Amino acid sequence: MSKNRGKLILIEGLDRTGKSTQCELLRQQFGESTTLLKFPDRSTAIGQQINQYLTDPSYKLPDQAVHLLFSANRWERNDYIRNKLLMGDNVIMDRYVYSGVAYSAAKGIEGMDLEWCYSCDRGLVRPDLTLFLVNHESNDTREGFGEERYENNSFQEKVREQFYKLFEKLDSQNDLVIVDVTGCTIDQVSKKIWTIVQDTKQIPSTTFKLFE
Ligand code: FDM
Ligand code: MG
Repeated sequence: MSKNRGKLILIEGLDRTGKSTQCELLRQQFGESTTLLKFPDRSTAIGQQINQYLTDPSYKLPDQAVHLLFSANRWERNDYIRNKLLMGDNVIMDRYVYSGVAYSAAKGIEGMDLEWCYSCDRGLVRPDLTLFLVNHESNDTREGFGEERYENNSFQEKVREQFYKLFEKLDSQNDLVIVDVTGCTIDQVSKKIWTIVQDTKQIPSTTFKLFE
């Protein structure tokens, strides 16, 4: 008897919306046979270069090159993700293609528009469900905010716009749920997420949706 493949669930959002906490809680709820991946994956050689770019303001690299590194960092994990799913494991991701495109396109650099940014991610496996966490309250008071590149409110606003443009471009209404976490406790958000995840139908085959 062939086993169903696992579910691929992505949690996305701006900085400090509680993604990592919720990913961890979701992993615990799924229990065994669940893999959690965070992007950027800073453990690889490419990831270490990305980490240096994010944490060291004096580290110079063209924005196009940075973008390609983030995309390459997803590609180097693509087979791993597919294999885990085929083994029947559920895979949870903390950021992925949507962050990749939105943060780069938000820079407003000529020639680096949404389409350019998206093109190098075409062919990556597309999540069965994407949860986009939205907090309407200012998030700049959270501890540590502002320590890394991109962590300032005016840039976050631009990133938000690009996320929504991308959702439209990718016809995300079938596999995206926007989760309003404003004023919610961690536990309340976790319950909301678990309810949505349980509604996501199991995909009874070995096929994958791809970013096209
Ligand atoms: N980020 C993240 C990008 O700019 N491109 C990407 O492809 C990804 C996955 O990196 F500001 C940005 C988003 C964030 C920064 O992410 C580090 P975490 O989640 O804060 O570690
Ligand atoms: Mg961050």
